[in-house]
Amino acid sequence: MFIPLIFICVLLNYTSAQGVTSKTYKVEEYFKANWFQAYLFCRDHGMQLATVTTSADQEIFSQIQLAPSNEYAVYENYWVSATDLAQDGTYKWFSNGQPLSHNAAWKSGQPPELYVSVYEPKIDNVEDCVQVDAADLRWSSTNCSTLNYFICETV
Ligand SMILES: [Ca+2]
Repeated sequence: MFIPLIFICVLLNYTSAQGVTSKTYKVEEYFKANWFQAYLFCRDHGMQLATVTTSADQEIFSQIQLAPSNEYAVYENYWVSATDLAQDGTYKWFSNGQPLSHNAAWKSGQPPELYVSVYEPKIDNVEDCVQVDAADLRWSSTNCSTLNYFICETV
């Protein structure tokens, strides 16, 4: 009775410690997928679509190398799990439900919902999923059906 209990406690501690320190990002560049396909691909492979919620995440994410994809040095965009599909203008990380931090590295003028006039609120139900530009690792929103490479994370 006691031995299985001890074993379970040790296993839980091990899992907990791993959860804090072992997050890694895995860049998927074998094929392009829409945002939903990318999300499911990560889940099917025991990962989740990338989130960048803590300063530790940001530090690791900033070290990702996303090379130009061909001889013309065209940089691609990569899906991460941020989206405002649930509530327009409120971007959250779909993989863990956390809101994007205020220091998220949006490109200039992005996302469109944040650049509103009080007289004419901006509604954008088209560009609802967040991609990262390989050239500068900055965020922009685009149509979720766009075909992009994507980034999974281990958890
Ligand atoms: Ca939107």
